[in-house]
Order: sequence, then structure tokens, then C-alpha cells
Amino acid sequence: MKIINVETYLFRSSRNYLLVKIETDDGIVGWGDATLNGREMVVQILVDNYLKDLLVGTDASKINEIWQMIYVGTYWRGGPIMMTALAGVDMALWDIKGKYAEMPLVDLIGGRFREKVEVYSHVHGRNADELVESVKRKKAEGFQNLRYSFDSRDHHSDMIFTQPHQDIVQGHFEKSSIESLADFWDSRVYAQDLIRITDRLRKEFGMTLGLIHDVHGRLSLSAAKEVCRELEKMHLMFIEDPIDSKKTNGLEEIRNTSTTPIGIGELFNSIDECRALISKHHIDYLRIDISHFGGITPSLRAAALSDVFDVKMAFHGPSDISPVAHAACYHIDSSISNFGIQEYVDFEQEVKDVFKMPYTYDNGFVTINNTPGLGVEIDENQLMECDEYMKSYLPILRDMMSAIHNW
Ligand code: GCO
Ligand code: MG
Repeated sequence: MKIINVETYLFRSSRNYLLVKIETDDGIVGWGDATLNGREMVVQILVDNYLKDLLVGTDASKINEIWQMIYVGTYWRGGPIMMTALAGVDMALWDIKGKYAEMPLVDLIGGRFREKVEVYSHVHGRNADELVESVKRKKAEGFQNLRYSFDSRDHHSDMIFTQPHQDIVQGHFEKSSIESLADFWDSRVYAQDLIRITDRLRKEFGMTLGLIHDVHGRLSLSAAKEVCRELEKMHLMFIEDPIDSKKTNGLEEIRNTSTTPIGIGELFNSIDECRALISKHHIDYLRIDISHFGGITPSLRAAALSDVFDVKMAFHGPSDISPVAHAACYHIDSSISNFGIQEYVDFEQEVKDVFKMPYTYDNGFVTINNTPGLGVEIDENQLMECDEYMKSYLPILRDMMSAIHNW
């Protein structure tokens, strides 16, 4: 089962995506997702100019060995660019293996633990009233778990601070200078609003609705400690990235002062960045992104390690990774014993025209079907019809004291 070709496809279908396609000499084709929001072209150059040469001629069935050869063999290992490229290759190889074995990924990795996986969706409101209405709409669609975000208004300056949500994650397309990308942000106003709005949601909807809030690393350690303590009695499912997730030494302090569960991981690119957090149980949910963590192979290891230390998996599932990556998550979610929850996105129809999905949403749960491999069928004719890639930038956030925050 020799690899005879590796191709990349960079295109725009409501937003930008980068796919990796690997072909073998026995006619099997595998697809992987290598989309890195805002830096897609760099990943493409890496796959086309470096990884392709290494891959052509090798045996596609040896996934573990190929993965290590690229990961360790690069010497300058890790980082989002490299690990996203490697993820694209890894997913395509698992897709090939499943198609060869005529088995869905979920069966290759141990079989179904559950028939359907519980998911959460996003709700956003420009104020508390609007948010309450959005929650009602999503509940009517069957969602029992919601990640909520809102805009904050500073009543002194009348400035409005927007939190990241699905509609704006694509970032800015216009040619911009660093300064023009900067949004302002007052974390004191936000922290107060977060407590007030969460309380309102609990009063409106009671205690059983699963509530998740993504701080996106925008709070200082002391503010995060205070917020997590205040939110304790409101019983979130978890708070995500309460502090900058690249400075995780502070998590222990948050942990020791509150019982609000913590989810973290979308910015991690390897197990080295989360090994200690897992083994010391400083987090409750590991939220790695399959496309930025090196793919299925290392994600299975991270899930197994988390299981040992009683940490649950809640894979990152935003619209800026393609349905190929989402399908891979649903396969893993269906098979592992320590599944927590999965972030869900309903893709636009134009995306569904390119990617024929192997999964269906129903009443708060997703079921992955038995199509071999990852199961996503790519309509290459539709793909060729898609718009051209458009370079975009994520916003930059600057707080009132001029420090640069995570967006
Ligand atoms: C989430 C995330 C995303 C990110 C996005 C950046 O938890 O879903 O924080 O919305 O902001 O993936 O590209
Ligand atoms: Mg997040």
C-alpha cells in the first residue's frame, strides 16, 4: 500500500479550508484536514514542499512510524504550523486504513462505546435579553448544553466589547495594519457582566441546562480566580481557558480556590503541553483540537492518558476546521470511555455541498455512521467550483491599559 501522491487543496467555502489528499498505488484515497485559521498558506507550503517528498514511496499502513518520522525527524518539532500539517497527513492515513479494512474509524480504534455523542452549540447575545432569546431558540432545536457569549457595554465610555463567537471567528479580510486589527477590551467590565449574565441564565432556565463559557484567555490570574469562585454556585459544566492557556502554571491556584470545572486545550500542539495538567488533575476537560494537535494518532494517546487520570475529553470543534476533522472527533468520541462533550457546528449548505457528512445531528446528539475510514466523501467537482482562498487575519485584542490579550 505505497503512497503515490500527496495533494493539497486550499479553497473557500463560506470560510477558508485546507485539505490534504493522499493516494495509494492500490487506488485508495484518504482525506485529512490541515486548516489553521489565519495561517493556512504556510501549512500548505510545508505539506507540498517538505512532507510530500518524505511520504511518496512509503507504506501508508505504517501510521505510527510515519507520524514519529515526521514529528521527531523534523528535529524542530511541534508548533501549530507543523502539527496542523502533520494532522492533515495523519487523518488522511487513517482514512486510507479504514477504507482498506472496510471499517469506520470508530471500529478500528476499539468500537462503539456509545451510539450517539452529546454535543454543545454556541449562543450569543448583544445583551442579556437577547442571549435569553438565543438560548430559547437553541433549546427548541434540542440542545441541552450551550456555550454562551455576550457583548459587554462600558456604561462610562459607552464602548462595546464583543466576545468571540461563531459569526466573527473568520477574522478580517481587508488589508490591515496591526493597529487597525486591534479591538479594545475592558476585562473588569467583562468579569462583572459574566457573573451577572450567568446568574440571569440560571434564573431563567434552572440548573439542568449545561452551561459553558469560553473566557478565551482574557482574564488575569487574580480576576480568573475571583470569577471562578463567584461562578461556583452557578454550576457551569466548565469554564474554558480562564487564563492564557500558554501560561498554565496559574491553573493550580484557580483549582485550589474554586470548584468551577476547567476546560482547556485548543492551543496545545502536543502532549508535552498538557501532560502535567492532566496528571495533576488541574483540568476537568481536555479540549485539544485534532487538526492542531497532530491528528488522530496523538489525540488517541492524549485521550488515553486523560482517562487514566479521570480527565474527560471535550474536543475543540469550531467552524474553522473542516467537517473532515469534525468527523474524526465524532469517531473518537464514540469510542472512548472518558468522553465528556463535543463542540458542535452546523455547517453552511455550501460546505455540505463539498463535504458529504457521515454524521447526523438529532436532538442534542450526533451519530456517526458506518462509512469506512473517516467517512467524509469529498465532491471534487464542487470543490473546484468553490471560491478562491482569501487571506484573513484574526482580531487583536488590547486592554484599556494597552496590554495585548488573547483575542
Ligand atoms: C472555541 C474557540 C474558537 C476559536 C477559534 C479561533 O472554543 O470554539 O475558542 O471559537 O476562537 O477556533 O480560530
Ligand atoms: Mg475556545
